[in-house]
Amino acid sequence: MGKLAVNKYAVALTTLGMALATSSAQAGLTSIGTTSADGNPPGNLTAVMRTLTGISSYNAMDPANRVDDSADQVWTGQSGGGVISTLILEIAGNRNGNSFGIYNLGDVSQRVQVFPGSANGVTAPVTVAVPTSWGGSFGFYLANGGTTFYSRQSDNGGADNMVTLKNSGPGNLTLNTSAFVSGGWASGGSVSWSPGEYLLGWEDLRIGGGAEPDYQDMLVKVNAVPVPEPTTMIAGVLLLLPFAASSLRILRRKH
Ligand SMILES: [Ca+2]
Ligand SMILES: [Ca+2]
Repeated sequence: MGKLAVNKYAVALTTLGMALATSSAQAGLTSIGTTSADGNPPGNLTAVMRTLTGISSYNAMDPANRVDDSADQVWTGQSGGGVISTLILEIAGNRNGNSFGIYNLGDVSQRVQVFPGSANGVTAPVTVAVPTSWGGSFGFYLANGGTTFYSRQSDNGGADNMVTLKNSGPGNLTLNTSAFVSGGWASGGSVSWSPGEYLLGWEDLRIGGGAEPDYQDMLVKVNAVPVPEPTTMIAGVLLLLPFAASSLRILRRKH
């Protein structure tokens, strides 16, 4: 094989590798169900956010208000290393059993709980450190009994149980939970939401298995940094390793 042919082969394989690398983390926004059985006054995440912010036009499907769902699966702590979480509300029959925390992407059984099932929003901010043995990144989880849902879709069998809202600024927004007290969804109080902080909206049942995907079963504000899923990039690199080794051998033989 000539050097030119080898290079063309390399370009073709690299393109293939990149295509495969991106296909496992497709860009786009996970759809939020347009209806919700929860009344007084909840509705789906968009309706809840309109009530919380007082912005009547708020839309949780507007890309300006969302982190792409290819990029809300893996997170790192802030520059200080920790993660700060504030539970805002829980609109769910499971609210007294749903717990929340961070997990090790290398071993999903390793978790650090932030809020127990008994926690009720609005809580004081809770700071946890990301264990150094986790390699610098982590995911978020919601657990109830033996069922756990994860921010990384592949840990849910491909389903997405968590969407992420961002405040695109320029200023802070106020999240006022007073309308959710009478329904038992929150204990009242307001929280300031600044640009750079994120709101995690959870669905607490299996998607396609009884879930009503309104993504307001638990709403948590976090100070943490979302990152593109590293495993998909690693998959692309690993795919090219055998080729890189063989082409190196071909080139060595020619010299
Ligand atoms: Ca998501
Ligand atoms: Ca739901």
